[in-house]
Amino acid sequence: MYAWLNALPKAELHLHLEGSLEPELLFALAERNKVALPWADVDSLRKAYAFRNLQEFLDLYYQGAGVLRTEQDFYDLTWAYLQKCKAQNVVHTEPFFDPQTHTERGIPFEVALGGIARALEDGRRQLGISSGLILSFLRHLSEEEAFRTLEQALPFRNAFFAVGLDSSEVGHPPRKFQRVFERARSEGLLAVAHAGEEGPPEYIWEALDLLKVKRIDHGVRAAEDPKLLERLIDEQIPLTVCPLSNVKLCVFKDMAEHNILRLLEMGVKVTINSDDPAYFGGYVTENFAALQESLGMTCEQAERLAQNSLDARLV
Ligand code: ES4
Ligand code: ZN
Repeated sequence: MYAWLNALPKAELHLHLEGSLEPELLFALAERNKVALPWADVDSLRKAYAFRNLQEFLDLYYQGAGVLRTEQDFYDLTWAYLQKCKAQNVVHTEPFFDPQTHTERGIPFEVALGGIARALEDGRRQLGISSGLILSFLRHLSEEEAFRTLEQALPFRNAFFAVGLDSSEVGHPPRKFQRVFERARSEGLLAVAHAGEEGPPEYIWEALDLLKVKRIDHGVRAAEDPKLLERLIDEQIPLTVCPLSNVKLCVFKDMAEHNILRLLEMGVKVTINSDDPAYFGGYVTENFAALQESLGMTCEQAERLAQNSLDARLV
């Protein structure tokens, strides 16, 4: 079954490049850049990957990203992810890039973007993987900082097709970024946003009505709001669901409780994605396999989920 799931042609629509930084590469880059790490070795770092909520994960994720310093580092990170895509028949990917994770610690915007864009181009040419990059704002930072990030990005307007919103959700509702998203849309950028991961269904309504998003990232808490479900189904608004992430961050107590197949059967356009695969225990195929093992996902459901991911592409 794993091999069959792996061979299905898939698109990945919810992937943080910084979250694909495997411990081995993290240690290699720390060595290359002479960055001191608080973990003795790869194994003790992996042992630290036990989270009770989103914030505990984010604290480690931002710390891990600290080893990324040069254009080549960002290339190597992105290239390693694209090799995984190739191995798992992910034929198209729309990753997020969080510039503020790097500019906040003095890495120039164009250093990070340069390495990522060069790897994505090599991925198109050498691996045949199509892609588009999403510029994502850190929602725990201010509106003003998001505006500044957008201004930094506009000289490289063609490197992105959309803006996104991620990081600590609760207390940072989509409405905080309404004006930034308006500006981004006026430049012809599309919009997506994380909503309804830990945050309430109201945040999903705001993402749709105020940010005018084309997809909802996560969105699993939509299940609590029948009117919202009706809208998602009527308008076929895709949800980029990340099952292993949800279990690792305790959004669901275990995979047997996950609601993705219930949403699928109700007619919601759900897709399967890996979010931060280096931290959450696997890439896209592992996410499919987990649903098969814990929820008895059928081959027909897997095919529908894979087809949904191809249909929900924005580029
Ligand atoms: C994230 Cl799982 C998740 N949620 C929100 N923001 C994020 N950034 C990286 N992974
Ligand atoms: Zn995410």
